Amino acid sequence: MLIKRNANGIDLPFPSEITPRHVFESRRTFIKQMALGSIAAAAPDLLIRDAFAQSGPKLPATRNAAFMVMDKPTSYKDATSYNNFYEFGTEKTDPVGAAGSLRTRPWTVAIEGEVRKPMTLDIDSLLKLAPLEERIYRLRCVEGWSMVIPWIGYSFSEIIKRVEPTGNAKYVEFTTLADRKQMPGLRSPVLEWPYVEGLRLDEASHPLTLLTLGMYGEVLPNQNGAPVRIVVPWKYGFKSAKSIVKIRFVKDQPKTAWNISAPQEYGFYSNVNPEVDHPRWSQASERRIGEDGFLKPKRKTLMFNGYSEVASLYTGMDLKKFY
Ligand SMILES: Nc1nc2c(c(=O)[nH]1)N[C@H]1C(S)=C(S)[C@@H](COP(=O)(O)O)O[C@H]1N2
Ligand SMILES: [Mo]
Repeated sequence: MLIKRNANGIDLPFPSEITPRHVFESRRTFIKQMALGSIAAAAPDLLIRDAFAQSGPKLPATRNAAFMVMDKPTSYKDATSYNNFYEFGTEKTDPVGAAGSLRTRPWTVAIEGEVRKPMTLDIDSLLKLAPLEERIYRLRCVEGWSMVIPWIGYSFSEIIKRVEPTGNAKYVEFTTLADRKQMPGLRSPVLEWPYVEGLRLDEASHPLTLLTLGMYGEVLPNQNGAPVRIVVPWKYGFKSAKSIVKIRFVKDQPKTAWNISAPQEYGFYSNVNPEVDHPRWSQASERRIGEDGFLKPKRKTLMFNGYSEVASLYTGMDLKKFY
């Protein structure tokens, strides 16, 4: 990916990553209270949005305690102003300014291919398809930074159940919107458009794989992939395709945008793996956005981004070969 680096090979922090002390302190109190259960008992829903006082359209959801990492969530401001969404430009600060031109309604997602029940769902049907849950996941970008985000959605397996894949379905391909009128970044040939991603069917079926419609108690901001994206927390961030318009169940391993662009750097699997370096940098550690300035040491990157429950999906596979 295109990263700016200083002389030490460290990518430079964005000014908003330096969190003011009082904000940090109040968050710490909040996290402590949450751990003690005093907030959770009083207000199980929309907890995160209330804590960070957001203003966009609300999206009620119930927290799912089984899918909550204990790390301090990234601030809403950082999560919505430091983005990779190349359809709106290649700079981290581009999408927050440019994604306002994305029209998220009407919006449909066509689900097709090797399924008994192909369907086209509009965004309201997707919102009603299964109960909305709030889950706090780590997101590790292949570039060496990470965030902790309270997403809203439900397991992608809810979709899989309804479309009934045939025996030929081995992979799922996600195609995202590519509309030059709405997306100024498409003028650049930095990637092949549309942005496509894919998962093996068992990866797509894993309960962690989240069909995502919101974050921080609200509908997804455009720059985070409105109105619907996928989030696959044990893989590098680029597997989590934004603004999806088509989902295809297929027999053969699909092409993926970053693999087309640089196959020796970005494989199909792209599991977070501190033992497999990117050809141009180490993947052993990461910078947590908003938490660390120059003074704080980087965090160690965890195998599968800490989601060790997915390890059984890869039994017997050489993860250096299938990077
Ligand atoms: N359509 C599309 N999806 C995308 C990208 C993109 O450029 N286009 N960037 C990916 C990358 S590299 C990352 S790290 C995550 C960032 O998601 P976030 O901005 O919500 O944190 O989105 C992923 N999904
Ligand atoms: Mo990324």
